[in-house]
Amino acid sequence: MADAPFLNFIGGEWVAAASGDTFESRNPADTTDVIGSFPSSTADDVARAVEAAKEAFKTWRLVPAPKRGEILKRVGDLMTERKSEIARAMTREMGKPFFETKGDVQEAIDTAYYAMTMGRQLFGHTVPSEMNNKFNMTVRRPIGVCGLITAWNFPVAVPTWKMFPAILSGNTVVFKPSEDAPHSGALLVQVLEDAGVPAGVVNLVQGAGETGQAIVDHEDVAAISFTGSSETGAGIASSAAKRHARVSLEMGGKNPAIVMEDADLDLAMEGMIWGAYGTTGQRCTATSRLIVHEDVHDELVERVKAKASELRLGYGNDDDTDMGPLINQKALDKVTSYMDVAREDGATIAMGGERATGDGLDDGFFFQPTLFTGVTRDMRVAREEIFGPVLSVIKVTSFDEAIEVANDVAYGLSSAVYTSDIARAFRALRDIDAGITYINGPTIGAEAHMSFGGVKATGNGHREGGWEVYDFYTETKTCYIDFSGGLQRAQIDNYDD
Ligand code: UN1
Repeated sequence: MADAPFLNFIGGEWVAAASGDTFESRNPADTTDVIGSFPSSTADDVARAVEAAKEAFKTWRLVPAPKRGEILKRVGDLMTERKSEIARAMTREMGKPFFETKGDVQEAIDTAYYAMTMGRQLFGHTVPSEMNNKFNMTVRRPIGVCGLITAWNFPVAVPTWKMFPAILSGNTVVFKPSEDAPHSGALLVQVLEDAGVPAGVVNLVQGAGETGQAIVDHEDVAAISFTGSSETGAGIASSAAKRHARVSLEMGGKNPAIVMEDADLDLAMEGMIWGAYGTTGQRCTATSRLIVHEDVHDELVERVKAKASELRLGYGNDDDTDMGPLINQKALDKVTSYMDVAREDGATIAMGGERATGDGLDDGFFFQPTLFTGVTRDMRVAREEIFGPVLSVIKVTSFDEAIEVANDVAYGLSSAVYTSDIARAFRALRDIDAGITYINGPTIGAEAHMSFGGVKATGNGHREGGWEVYDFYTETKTCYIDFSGGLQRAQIDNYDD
């Protein structure tokens, strides 16, 4: 019988799925390496987790927010102690190199400490009443049980963007990690348990789509926060709408980096390498379109190719690895299929374009860093999210055209502009349709205390990170306190005709 963390965590107990069914998690850099088996949870398991969360909510909502914050401080401290251990396990499970998985855990630590400070700042506001001897103010209330459904590419940081503000605000949660990163999610939950988060406040149910759907459909789940594909997000939104549950969606991207002729080309090159090939391009914020001015196009393409060809592919727990594998066979098939799409569209595969094989790579889902040139804005490779180490280069002749091309996709998460012209920088901040714009920096690298989210098909108006996320995890109550001792009729008694 498996132990924690290879089980669900419900009401403070590590338990198997009621059915006893399990699924395996394997190392994407070496699929012969099995990490372990995890429960395949059904609607029964979800119902038990929701029940535990509902019960815990009765008392957790009454714990003062600064006290809830103190627990999150302990969570941050424990994660700091376990940073390397968790990062090693994460690398083994989802493939990105150890230096990146340490960054993932650091982002979770930052989120914990930021949540702690929010315990003393969960502000409402006080405004004048239109009547005498009356006080008007707003307070924030938790909403109840929150269902958290996350992806595998940031399997610790992104769940904490949801979980920490949720519980700091007094909610309780049912968390389903991706079936591609169950171990990482469970290690996170173990930290919360060890830090003394009361039983039932955080519940973990492992599983795939069916498990997620059961969370979305459970009538006692008041809010759902999801990170993943736009298709799945749309399904969640329509299921949740039937029972009026609140939904926050963080979905795809097709993030542009504009490089103008006045840019520092070395800086831009470094930004493309990190933005497009970091995390093997598997970030919703990854740079997937390089929109470059014709005057510097050839020079920049050459520099990117030269640098990208030096990237060392391999197992992320080996010290000299720069880039890990894709997450699974499906991802490998999808990325591979885009090579034909590019050819059919008339783009040129200027670098890469194939599965990477050879020394230590044959048992993993490795793909060469790839560059498409001669891409035009109407091509599929300029419009669709590929979610792999693939950068499409689009040549433009002016800044206006660059902005127009940048905006000409369904998505709007992150964006970047490389320029030395301050007017262009501010125009980009004003005019690019995206939730995030970087000036002279890559499209990836959001900070935990800044709001995160996108427009158009990327999101549904909510934000994670920053104080803005607390708007999602709280309800506002408007409070009127009349101390006049008499009946005061709003809109009537205070106005002369
Ligand atoms: C994601 O890919 O879902 O801004 C999140 C970044 C990271 C988070 C990415 N801090 O690239």
